[in-house]
Amino acid sequence: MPASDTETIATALNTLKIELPSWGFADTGTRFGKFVQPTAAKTTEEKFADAGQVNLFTGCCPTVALHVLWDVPAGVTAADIDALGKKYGVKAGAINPNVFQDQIYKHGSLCNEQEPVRRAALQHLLDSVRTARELGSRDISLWFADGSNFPGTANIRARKQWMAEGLRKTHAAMAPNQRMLVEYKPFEPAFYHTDIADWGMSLLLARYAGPQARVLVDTGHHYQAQNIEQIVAWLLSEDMLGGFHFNDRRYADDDLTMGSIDPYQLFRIFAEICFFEWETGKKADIAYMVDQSHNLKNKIEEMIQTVMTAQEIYAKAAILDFPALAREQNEQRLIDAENILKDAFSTDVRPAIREWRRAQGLAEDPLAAFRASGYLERVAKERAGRASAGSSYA
Ligand SMILES: [Mn+2]
Repeated sequence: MPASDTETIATALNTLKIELPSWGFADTGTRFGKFVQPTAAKTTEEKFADAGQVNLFTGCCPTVALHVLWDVPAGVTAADIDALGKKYGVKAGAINPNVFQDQIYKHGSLCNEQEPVRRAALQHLLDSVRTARELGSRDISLWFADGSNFPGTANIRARKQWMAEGLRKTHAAMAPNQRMLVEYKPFEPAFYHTDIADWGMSLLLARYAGPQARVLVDTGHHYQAQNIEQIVAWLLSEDMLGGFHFNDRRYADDDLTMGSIDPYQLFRIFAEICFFEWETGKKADIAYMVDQSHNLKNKIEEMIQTVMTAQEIYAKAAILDFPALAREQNEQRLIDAENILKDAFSTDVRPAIREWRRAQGLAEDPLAAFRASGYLERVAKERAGRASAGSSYA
């Protein structure tokens, strides 16, 4: 590898920050059952402690995304969360309101036909904005389970209007430095129509909401065969890509480890982002977050594996020969243009990443270093035999 590539990779990794989801450290499962792990985090403090481990060994995960109901329930103050952040070396990141768990949301939240339910959902969103403000969190990350299961049961246009109004009111409550991220997903839990089903709907709603709203793309929230990198490219060109949720899938929203099924897809997504940055000279302001369900692998280890994969694939995209790519595209030399992508994807960037880690004072192999630390053995003893507290997912 030429020295210039090693340097490019170091520069790229210096800026790649990945947010960890608090819920990725807690016991989760499928809709058929929850599988309990003796080392799973059960309290907000334990989630911060585990996230702190991932940041300690990878050096690139300074923030933890929080779920309002699960992590900041009534009685927990911003000062409490702040103290945890200081203790474990990670700060509160994006705030995720929860307008899908409560019984009143059976038929939707902001899109619910019943005005009192819409009002309750809006109040929770406004409370979440305030919580984010108190915590110094920039991003309010919104995903709605709203939708319907049977044709004819929902007024799709009215619901769109209610969603737009709710987002506009939420946006109006934000501080000037805060952002609203609007996530979309084609189905589940609703199986006939979903109120924010795709990137076009997110984009329109974000524009209705106000200038600080952006779209959040989650890899698993697309139909099979959808060209996600094209969506990313379009949102970048509109300055509307605000966040990206890392995970991988084989069938639907599987929430598998990023890059485990289709690392080339992830590479193509990063390639669009890096190409945009090279061409425009602008740094894309994208909040990268892990959004996976760690059911079977050890949660902290899977998180470290995810971060290492993200760094590796991002490094491959960063060393793309963009001047040559632009030239081959313009000259319509298809094989040569395509091979530029394949060459970068095939490059073994791991030696350069190990070098970058050494320079940062990190272990060359974060996973091995974490395993050798004895942390899991220690918390397995400390956390054994305690009931899971509240937190839930899937
Ligand atoms: Mn997501």
